[in-house]
Amino acid sequence: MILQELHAAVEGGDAIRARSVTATLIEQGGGAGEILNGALLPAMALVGARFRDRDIFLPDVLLAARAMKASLGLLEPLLLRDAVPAAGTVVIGTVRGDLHDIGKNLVSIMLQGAGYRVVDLGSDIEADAFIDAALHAEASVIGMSALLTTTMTGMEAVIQRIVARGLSDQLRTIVGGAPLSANFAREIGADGFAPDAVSAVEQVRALVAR
Ligand code: B1M
Repeated sequence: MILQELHAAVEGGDAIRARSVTATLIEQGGGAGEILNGALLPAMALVGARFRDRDIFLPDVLLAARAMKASLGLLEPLLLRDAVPAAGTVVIGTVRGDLHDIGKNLVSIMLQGAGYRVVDLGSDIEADAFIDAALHAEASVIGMSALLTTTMTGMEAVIQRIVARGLSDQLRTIVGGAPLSANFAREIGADGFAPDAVSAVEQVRALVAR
């Protein structure tokens, strides 16, 4: 019942309500996975579908995203609770021209929860900035997110720059985001692809072990 309340708060773009319902859910012993899968992700998917169908408008989407972020802020400690000492370092960001960061933030939190040190560059990141940050942090994996079909090509640009700078043996790449597919990832030469935050952790684990 209360999960439905959180779903409604995110769908309606009510950040204050989303935060207070999330706090109550946590108090009642609700797990992060249950809250994510039972309310936040389905609510956001519905908002996306309604936006696509022109049933709601951009400001509504923005408010829903803000409400989801408010809830995620409280979930973060739960997702990090089982963290173990750093299993490796990952540099992550959303590619150039793309401001969508909710999915990337989720991947970042899940990676930290799995024990990785994460350097989160934010969104709208240039190709060389990913690489420079990875070298600076001594990271072995670069994670890239894109939500727009027009910005997906930015991922290939990063991979090409890794090759051009002679760093292919040193840096692995993983890509994700709603418009991507495993085929696309293969075509652009990415080392890994994950359709969601949970499989992103599995992919990174495999890449670090290589
Ligand atoms: Co925008 N938007 N948006 N948007 N937005 C989409 C993506 C869109 C599909 C909506 C639609 O038309 N139905 C559409 C893209 C169409 C296309 O390119 N094919 C779209 C558009 C067109 C736009 C604008 C161009 C709108 C405009 O201005 N006319 C504009 C672009 C701005 C820009 O980036 N330059 C825009 C703006 C915005 C807001 C700012 C309003 C807001 C973003 C707020 C923010 O992120 N801070 C927003 C939102 C919220 C959405 C939708 C509704 C939701 C995205 C989201 O956060 N999903 C989205 C519609 C939709 O996807 N249903 C839409 C929840 C999130 C948890 O899922 O990001 O897929 P997702 O992440 C998943 C997986 O993909 C994966 O794991 C995550 C968790 O499981 N994953 C990875 C993601 N990154 C990964 C990286 C990995 C591995 C896995 O490895 C590193």
